[in-house]
Amino acid sequence: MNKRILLSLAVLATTVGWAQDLKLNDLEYFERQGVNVLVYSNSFNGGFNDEKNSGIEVIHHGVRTIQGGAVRLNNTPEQWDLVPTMTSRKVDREKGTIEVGLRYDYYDFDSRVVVTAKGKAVEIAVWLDKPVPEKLAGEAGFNLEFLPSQYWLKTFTMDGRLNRFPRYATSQTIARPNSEKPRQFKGFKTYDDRGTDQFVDPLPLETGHSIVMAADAPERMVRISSDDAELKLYDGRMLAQNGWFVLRSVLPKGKTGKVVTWTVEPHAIPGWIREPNIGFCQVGYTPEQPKVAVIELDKQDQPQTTATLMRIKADGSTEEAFKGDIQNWGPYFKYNYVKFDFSSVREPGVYYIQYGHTKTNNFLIDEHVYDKITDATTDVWVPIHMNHMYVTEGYRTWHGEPFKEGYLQAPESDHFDLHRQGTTTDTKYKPYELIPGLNVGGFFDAGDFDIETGSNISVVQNFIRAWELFKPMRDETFVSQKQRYVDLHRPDGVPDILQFIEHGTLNLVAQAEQIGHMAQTLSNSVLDNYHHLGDAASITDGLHYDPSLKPYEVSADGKRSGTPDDMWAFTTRNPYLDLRAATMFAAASRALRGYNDDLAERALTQSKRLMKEGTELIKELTAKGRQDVTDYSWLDGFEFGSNSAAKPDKKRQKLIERSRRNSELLGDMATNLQLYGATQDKQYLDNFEKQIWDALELALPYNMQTALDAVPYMDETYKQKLRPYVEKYKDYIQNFDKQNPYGVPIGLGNWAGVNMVLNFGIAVNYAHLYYPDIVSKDEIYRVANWLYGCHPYHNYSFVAVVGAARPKQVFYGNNRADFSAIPGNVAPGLLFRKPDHFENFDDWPFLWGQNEGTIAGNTQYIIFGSAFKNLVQKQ
Ligand SMILES: [Ca+2]
Ligand SMILES: [Ca+2]
Ligand SMILES: [Ca+2]
Repeated sequence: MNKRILLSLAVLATTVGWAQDLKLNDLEYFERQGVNVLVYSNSFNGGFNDEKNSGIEVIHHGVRTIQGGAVRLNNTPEQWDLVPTMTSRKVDREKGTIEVGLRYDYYDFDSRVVVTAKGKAVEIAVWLDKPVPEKLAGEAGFNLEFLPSQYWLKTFTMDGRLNRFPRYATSQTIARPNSEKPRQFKGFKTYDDRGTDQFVDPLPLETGHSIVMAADAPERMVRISSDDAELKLYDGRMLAQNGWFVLRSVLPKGKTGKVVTWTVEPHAIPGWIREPNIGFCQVGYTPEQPKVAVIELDKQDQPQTTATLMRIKADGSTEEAFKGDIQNWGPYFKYNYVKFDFSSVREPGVYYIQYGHTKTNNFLIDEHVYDKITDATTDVWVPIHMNHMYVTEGYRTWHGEPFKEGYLQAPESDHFDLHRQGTTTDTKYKPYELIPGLNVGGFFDAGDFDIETGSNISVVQNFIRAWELFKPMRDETFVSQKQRYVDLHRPDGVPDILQFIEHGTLNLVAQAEQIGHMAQTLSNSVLDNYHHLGDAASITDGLHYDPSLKPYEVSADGKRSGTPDDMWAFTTRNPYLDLRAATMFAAASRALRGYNDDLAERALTQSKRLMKEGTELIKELTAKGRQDVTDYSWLDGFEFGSNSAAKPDKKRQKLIERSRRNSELLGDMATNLQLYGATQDKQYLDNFEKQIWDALELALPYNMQTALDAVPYMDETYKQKLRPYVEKYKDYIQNFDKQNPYGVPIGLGNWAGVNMVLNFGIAVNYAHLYYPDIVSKDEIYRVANWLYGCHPYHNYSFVAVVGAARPKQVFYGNNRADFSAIPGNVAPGLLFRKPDHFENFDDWPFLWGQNEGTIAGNTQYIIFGSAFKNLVQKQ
């Protein structure tokens, strides 16, 4: 026990009972200092949603190390294994219990899980009103999962037998007939059985009635025992790299009533108080900018009255540079927040913050700290995500040329990555027929390897925007479309961003030419290669699928195989996507002119055709009352901040109707604006102006960026008319200082909010650029602070970025199985877990909602970063 804890103990001994029992709190979870037991505050979703976020969860000394408590059908469930639907949740304060009803529809199987606080432990009991269905006997069990990165190398004892959690999965498995495998989501299969008709099932590491985990690490120590059921410990990583350690008890056959009872006691360290999380900008600060650290404190912690900024001198010695008062901000979800303002320090140098006994890593104050913030993204992350190319860097090959066999027309299907092919193909191709020419250009979507057409359109637009706004001539990438070869850190005389525009356009033009319209996506046909981790070139066998061959058989000429691994093109026509593509093609033709005239011409041809066809199709669909394809989501109450009316009163209702009508008649206003940029045809600008003012009245924050984008095309009258909206927008920006201690919009969805934060950052940058007298320069640093370390949970930079002293170490990239990152990636950020927990794992990359970077998000970051550093550098 350190000195500080002793001190805190003395201060707080009267108010906090360290020896307290678990109590059901107002937020409906069991709590004692250091231990939170959540019971279905977060429930399972099924399918694409990673299922390591739900059920019974334990937040243990601030880290969510245990989750997945549920009746499950597998020893070590994977994503896409069936999950139970929660049919009821009852909180009984008098008895101190939370009871949930769980159901597997497919098996008509119901159970109840009752969690009861018993002293420092909880009792978890499974109740059955009807016995386990025959088909699931021996398969259904109660599971609880433990985070590998927090348990590996720590000890455990089962019934007194000593053991250690393995660093890597090396236990044993058996092969069982597929007929015994419980159904997976929608009948998909996560595995390729190689023709054996068998699946792999892990064997337990240990079996017994009482387990003590991590007695050697008090912050992770847990005791679990059961008198009526056998506990089996498994390693989920045997089947999937994102698997957790699983403790389970199989439900007994033929029994009803209380069938399994566990006692679970997560240890609480006496006197534990969470270490302060000192949020600051890991990239550093320019001398003139505001510098405010946000310090996240345990609610039981007593804030210090002052903090100190220490300077590290050239001789290695340190000195106090500034000592200042701590200002209270107040509570936000589960923690308490204070701030330390050291803006007055302007002298360039190396510094760190000393707050109580907590000392941060060092950071710079210097004019040039932001100069390199986009380099890793443009030089490394983006080229590595170039599809259909061989990508190399120094001695390392990132991937070979993927998908040489091309793409097949998708048959009618429902897809695991949220796509769908309807009953018709909307093309001249038959299901499974090869659509020629699609294996060219394009960017991998994210941690997966598909081409999301919508995202790729945004990517090309983002690159064009960056090119036209900032003209970056940076040339650090060698690209040969002829050789299908990319080499990092090798100039070839062409600005990289032009080559990225070309690469994205090549795939999208091919879609328009070959399919006749835009595909929804080019994606995997089978789930067992969708979760691929490794060289993208090995996802498929590179041979054309031939159903006349047996699976795994190769034709005599070596060109075809019976393995159905070819990627599919999902081709259901969406005229709104066609219009978005048309706009992008117009801009691409402009950007590529003079560099690749042939492609520029092809893009323009497709732009005109798709614009015409798309507009006609939308008219037809609207006439038929087909509202389902129309995207009016922004009109339907995009309520955000304080500036839009909460209830649609009569005036608002009228505005909404007029906006809908105008949008149908004139086309999307942002599209019109981009078309004006591409064609200089005044009619598009008029269409834009007829819509923007209503849009600003309806949803100011959402439409501010589009309004600002128009400024360069408009006259002074427009700029004056926009002024009062920018004034309102300033209030909206500053209102975030009251909403949360970090002063940026914070998202609470199952994908953390980085895109929203970046959009906000870009809009604030442009508001300052065009209206510096309204939105001051001080406002532009908000998003940079947040991204580079001033945020909840930890203070690491969300960007695997050049210049940050402490970037995050692991991301959900395609090298995630190596607990690594692809430099330049931007993490989604803080994933919110109900009811009050923010999380961003930095030792476990596998939760996409907090750690995955996307091609659209990362190219948006290039715009944010370029605009931001330009403004910073402008004196
Ligand atoms: Ca995807
Ligand atoms: Ca280049
Ligand atoms: Ca193939």
